[in-house]
Amino acid sequence: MLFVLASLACQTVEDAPSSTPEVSSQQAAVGSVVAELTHAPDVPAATGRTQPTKVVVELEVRELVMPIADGVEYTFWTFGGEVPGQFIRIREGDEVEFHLQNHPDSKMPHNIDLHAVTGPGGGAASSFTAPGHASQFTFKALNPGLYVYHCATAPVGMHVANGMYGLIFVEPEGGLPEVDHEYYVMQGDYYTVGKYREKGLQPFDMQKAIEENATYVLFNGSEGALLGDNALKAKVGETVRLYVGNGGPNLVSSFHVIGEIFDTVYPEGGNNLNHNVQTTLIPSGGAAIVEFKVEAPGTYVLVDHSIFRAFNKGALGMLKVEGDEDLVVYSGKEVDSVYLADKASANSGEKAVAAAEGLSSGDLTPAAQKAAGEALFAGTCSTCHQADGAGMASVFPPLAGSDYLNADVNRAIGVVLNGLSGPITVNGTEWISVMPPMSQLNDDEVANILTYVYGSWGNSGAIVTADEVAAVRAKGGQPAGAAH
Ligand code: HEC
Ligand SMILES: [Cu+2]
Repeated sequence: MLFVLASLACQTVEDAPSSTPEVSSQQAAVGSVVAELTHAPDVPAATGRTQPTKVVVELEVRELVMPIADGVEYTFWTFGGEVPGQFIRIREGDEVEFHLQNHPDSKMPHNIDLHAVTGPGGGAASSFTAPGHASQFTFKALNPGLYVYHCATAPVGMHVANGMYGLIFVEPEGGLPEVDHEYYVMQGDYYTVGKYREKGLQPFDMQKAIEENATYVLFNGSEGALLGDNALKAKVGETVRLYVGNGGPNLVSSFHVIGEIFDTVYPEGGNNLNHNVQTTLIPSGGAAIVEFKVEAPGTYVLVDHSIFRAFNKGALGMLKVEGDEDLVVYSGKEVDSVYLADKASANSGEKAVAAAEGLSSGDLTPAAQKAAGEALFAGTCSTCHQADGAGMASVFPPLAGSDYLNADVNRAIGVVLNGLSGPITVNGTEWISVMPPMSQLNDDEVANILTYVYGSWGNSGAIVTADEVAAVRAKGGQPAGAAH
């Protein structure tokens, strides 16, 4: 299905045609329209209507196995086949005839609670739908604003954690001011039995969810949903409006765009505007609209500024802005390659291939292990040891041709897992410094990184397996080689 381009969504009410926009091939009853629903990051075009009308919404629940990260799959429960659920756009005063269908392949019953609904359960009580069934209810959109909708079937937390949420925007009378781009971004937290990026099909972990100990915190349902080729796009001088939701189930988002200042925020999706905002708080089960003009070209990074979530749980997205530099606004060199590291190239190249076919180092050929390790090295090690492994004089020792590295594989595994603090001698030079532990990497990742390091820059060519890493990890946290 073809989505309406975000650039079409800039129609203002003043110059909108008086007829209703064409929305769907489906036939609506006379005097009513069928709402056009979009998948993130697209947003339906402005309704362009100056009067309320009757709107028919058809939303289908599907339970689907989809990637949550490279080489990691998860059974998502979705509104419309993707996470977040399809974006619904209506107008204040509209009467909404809501149809919820639950696909026959589903295993669970589901329903919907729309925060835009005034009435018990926000529609939940009237929309409980068994697999292979459909429900219908009608509500009047009394209040304008940006609202979350979600499933409210028991166990509610589990349905939400599996991705059952989306946004419904009730346009105020007169609509919103025109902008060049509108995008849909929704955060969620995920709880898997395996660690962050542990390969394979990962089941939901109820205990972690109860403890609010998220394995992933993501925008738009998967790591990489807004990275690399999937980045949001704009040109210098254009205005961007983001409809940002937070499905939770647990975590509050400190939503921030690195390198931008929000000219306008509609906090909590309401109509009390705030201006010149760096970070806006988006509660679980809440939303905000943020607007800004992009003045300088480059890559702007969307994050949850609870920053470990961004760099260690996946809460990263990108907005790529093309155009001419304005040296008055910003003078300098772009640093996003090191900053974002492997995340900037998510979904591209050999790493994705290796991750997709292999799953764990035990299943990978050494070449595929090396390819997977290269991207991880860029993300984890190159900031210090440099992309060519040469290190940096008197600060970071070299990995290229390092006698210390090549002498002992198990010791090198220990260095990565437990960190290292000085003095050590590498190729005749003494280093007295500190390397932080990287125990957040799983066994496959450490094995792949070291296989890449050993296979590069004239090193020994040793192949490192996940089992070897597991054995060193089991021995515990004494920094290897630090005993002096
Ligand atoms: C924050 C900077 C930093 C990062 C990131 C980092 N290291 Fe290090 N690494 C160091 C420092 C500093 C030392 C020397 C520590 C000392 O003086 O005892 C070191 C030492 C080493 C050594 C032993 C010395 C040598 O040159 O052979 C190895 C092996 C190593 N690091 C591998 C890695 C790998 C693999 C990664 C990525 C998983 C990594 N490091 C990430 C800073 C870093
Ligand atoms: Cu559900």
